[in-house]
Amino acid sequence: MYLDKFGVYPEDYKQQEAADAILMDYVASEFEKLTLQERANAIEKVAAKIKTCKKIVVRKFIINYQKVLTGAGLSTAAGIPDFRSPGTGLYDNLAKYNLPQPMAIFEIGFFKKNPQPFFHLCKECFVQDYNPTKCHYFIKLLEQKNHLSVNLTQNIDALEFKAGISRDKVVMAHGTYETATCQKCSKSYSNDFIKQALHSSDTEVVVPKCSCGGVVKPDVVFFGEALPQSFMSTCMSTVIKADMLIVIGTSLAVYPVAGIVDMVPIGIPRVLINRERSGPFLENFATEFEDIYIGGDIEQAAMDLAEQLGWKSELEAEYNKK
Ligand code: CNA
Repeated sequence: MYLDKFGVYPEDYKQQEAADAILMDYVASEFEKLTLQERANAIEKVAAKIKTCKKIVVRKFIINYQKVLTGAGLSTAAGIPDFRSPGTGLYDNLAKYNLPQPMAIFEIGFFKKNPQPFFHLCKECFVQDYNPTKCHYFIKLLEQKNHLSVNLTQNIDALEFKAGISRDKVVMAHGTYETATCQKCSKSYSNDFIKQALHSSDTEVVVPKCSCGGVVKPDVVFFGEALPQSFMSTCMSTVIKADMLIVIGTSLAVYPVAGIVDMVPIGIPRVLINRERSGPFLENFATEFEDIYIGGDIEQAAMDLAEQLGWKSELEAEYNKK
């Protein structure tokens, strides 16, 4: 805004303001071009590395010594909300449950006292049938083409298996929604038991109960519970051998899984595919690791990488098969 000393808005200043607006638009579009160029370079670089690496770890997925580590962002395109995306994430939409704090809904101590809010959320978010995303199928292709060492996932939705990724390639660090256990007598149940209980009333949230009277809780790891044994054993043995780490769709805020990013051998490429930088990728300077960041939408990144690798038609065929 330009005002002269008399508080008038002179014609010259209006012209100046218009010229400034044009300049700002130009700078913004140049900046966008630069960002797009940087992203294209990152896609090219990551595709070239995937071709040569056989031990990729994906954090949510770990690839054949390429490791892939993934989080809730991988499944948002399937319609499952993540925790922390502003507006759409679960943490921004829990007011109706009157919780002491948003995370209480996933805390084991709170669940034992009051399981109702958790099952209310399950009824809204986890009883529908969801389909895997393009990125799930991209990880499947990594396995098919013999690059995937292990797919370490924080997700509990088990969409990896629906996409056809082999069970022995997936470590579900935070458990799974596929099975459930009675909290009193430890009897095992399938997810169908939970679904039936939640579908049994349109108006109420029916807490699933075992014949012994105990609450049947899905086998997902709550805050305050130990991670599955398979996490520590598989994770440590594969992470130290990784020749590439790909991290997808996670804010890297939940430990100990987030710490894996710092456990891979020094010097191996670490890639983050996420809407914003997270964890150690927030530091935008060279480290002993070769860090590459691919911003924007995960589904788009999966398609761009597939195209660069010559896998695009296979990815589309897999995705459209469902
Ligand atoms: P988070 O903290 O919610 O982070 C998700 C990240 O993904 C954020 O940085 C988002 O910006 C990003 N993101 C979301 N959608 C996209 C997209 N389409 N393109 C690009 N980026 C995107 O979730 P974390 O996984 O880091 O947190 C770990 C928790 C979440 C684990 O305990 C999970 O069990 C839990 N969780 C899992 C699911 C699931 O299984 N689908 C759903 C919700 C929460």
